Amino acid sequence: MAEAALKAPGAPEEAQDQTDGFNLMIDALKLNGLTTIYGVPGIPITDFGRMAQAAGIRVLSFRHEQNAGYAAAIAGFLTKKPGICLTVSAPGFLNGLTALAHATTNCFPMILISGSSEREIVDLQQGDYEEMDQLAIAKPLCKAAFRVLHAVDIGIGLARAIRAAVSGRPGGVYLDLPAKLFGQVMDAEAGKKSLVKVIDAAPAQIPAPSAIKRALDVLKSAKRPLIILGKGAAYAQADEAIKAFVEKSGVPFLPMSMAKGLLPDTHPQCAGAARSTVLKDSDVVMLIGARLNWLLSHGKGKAWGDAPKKFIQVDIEPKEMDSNVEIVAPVVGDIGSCVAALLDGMGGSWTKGPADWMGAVSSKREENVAKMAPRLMNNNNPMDYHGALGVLRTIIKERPDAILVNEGANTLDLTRGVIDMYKPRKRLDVGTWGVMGIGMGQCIAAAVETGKPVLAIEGDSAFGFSGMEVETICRYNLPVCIVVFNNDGIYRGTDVNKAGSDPAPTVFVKGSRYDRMMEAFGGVGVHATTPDELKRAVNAAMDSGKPTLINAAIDPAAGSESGRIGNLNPQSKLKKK
Ligand code: OXT
Ligand code: ADP
Ligand code: MG
Repeated sequence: MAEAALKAPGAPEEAQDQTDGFNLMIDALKLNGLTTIYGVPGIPITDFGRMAQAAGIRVLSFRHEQNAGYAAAIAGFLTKKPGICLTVSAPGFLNGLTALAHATTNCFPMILISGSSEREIVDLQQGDYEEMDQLAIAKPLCKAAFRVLHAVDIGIGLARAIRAAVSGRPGGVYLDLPAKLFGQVMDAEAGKKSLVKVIDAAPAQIPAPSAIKRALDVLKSAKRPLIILGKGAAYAQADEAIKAFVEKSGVPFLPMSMAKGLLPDTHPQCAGAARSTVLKDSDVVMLIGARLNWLLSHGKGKAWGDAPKKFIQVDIEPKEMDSNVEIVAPVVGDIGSCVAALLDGMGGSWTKGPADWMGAVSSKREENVAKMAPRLMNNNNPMDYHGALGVLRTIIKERPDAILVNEGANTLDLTRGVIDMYKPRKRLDVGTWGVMGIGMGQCIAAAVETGKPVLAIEGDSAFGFSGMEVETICRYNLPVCIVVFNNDGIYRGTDVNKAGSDPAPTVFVKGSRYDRMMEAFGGVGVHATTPDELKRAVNAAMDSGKPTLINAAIDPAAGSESGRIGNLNPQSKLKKK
């Protein structure tokens, strides 16, 4: 039992065999191996955080609930256990909700636990402290939502939340705990019996042998096959099987952003640097843990060329099939089981994908890599993206265990293309929504959950969404090195407002020094103006493990509007006045 449930000295006899909501929640979390909480204290959960910490749960206290939520979401992606975010009611809950929706959209398992107002007051709208019908508001934005009103139900409530978060397609779950629940007292023995240790929370989902045969037959028929690996494949932690399947097939593979490193980006079958070619020219496409959403142009249109294509899709979610285009060979199941069955079905003598096709892909890849190479070796001052990324690419190659966190527009898109990844789940970024603000939460969770050093490559705008957490990073002394690509603005720093004295909406203070923020909290701040200075500072940070922020001055004119997705911006057809 949690420490506080034991008899406090001098407590009345009956206290010895009683427990309460605080302790039952702590015991339920620990019973299910959930021993890290990311949150922000406040009424009615401050004491819960203190007691959880006293009971041996690691409680990371943030400066904003959205960052704690992004930490919990990525903790779920990294560990396959639901990340726990703990917030106060109403405004704290709402701050966490963005992260809960982001987790659900990205299929990351997390549980947002929020204190809430009492039902009898909320339902009569009598104006409770931070009154809000949180359960109703959460429901449309997450995979499941539950409220617990009685202490005896805490065990089953958390069990349901855990199972909902990790079973099938993982996602975000909301658990609503009204303030009075924490103080409810009950018999300790009965309380202990009410707890539930979840058995087989994410059961294997075995694909039908007929689905495996159909998929292999379609793959075998291909002249120009392509395998696309998505973040679902990274999440599945079936790394060896996936590598064996891709290599046995001999088919080029295209890793989506957070699937990079499942096989090294330098692998001879990697088509990351020949993306347009393989999307356009392939005739059979096998999606493994990747959706045909906007990131893949919905599987149709110019990016996919005119030639007819057949799609095979491996996914745990049956409803994902035919979401955008016809899937001729759906394989429904968990990726570990599916890939194992595919390997088994290939038997001993599988004819690898056609050599001429692999050859065409390789030459396109080498052409693109060669085109980019000289741009990476410049030592320009002011720095441009490629010069800065040229040194960071080498550092990641030398430090393949480091975790890379990345957000921005140009900063995101250019880093994705330039920095090769070598191991699974080492590149964490904005995900399906392209959301800014994931940075510091992901850095903190990556450091806490893996113990590995973290390198964050942040646009200056992106950093601004969660930058206050540099204090959190210093407070827990986490091995996080933040490189802010400071181009004085969003996309660029050169836009001008011709209509008045206010700056244009996309520019920031010129020459700002984010490094001084880190110094303010005892971390290491460095201002770098050349790739050489950047290289020295990052290596020093990665060697020391000290919280470090490097303000990398990037040429304000270097970026392009919205990076690689400028085409998504609506253009006014009216003549500019
Ligand atoms: O094959 P071709 O020839 O086509 O070439 C391709 C590859 O083959 C090749 N390639 C390579 N060549 C050589 N070597 C290597 N290694 C190599 N690798 C690849 O390169 C090209 C391109 O390859 P890529 O990138 O794989 O392919 P492509 O076509 O780009 O892929 C399409 C996509 C869609 C899959 C890809 O582009 C993608 O994943 N894009 C993600 C876009 C995204 O999510 N962006 C973030 C959101 S943008 C915007 O929303 C921003 N906001 C608004 C905002 C947001 N988001 N959130 C919130 C809460 N509030 C507001 C804001 C505010 S961004 C932003 C901040 C921006 O400012 P910052 O200061 O932070 O950043 P800066 O821009 O730096 O100033
Ligand atoms: P990406 O953005 O990298 O293309 P998406 O987020 O679009 O990836 O797709 C991830 C897909 O992976 C989702 O459709 C989800 O259902 C699926 N998925 C997640 N985990 C598993 C798993 N363990 N087994 C099978 N499919 C999974
Ligand atoms: Mg910028």
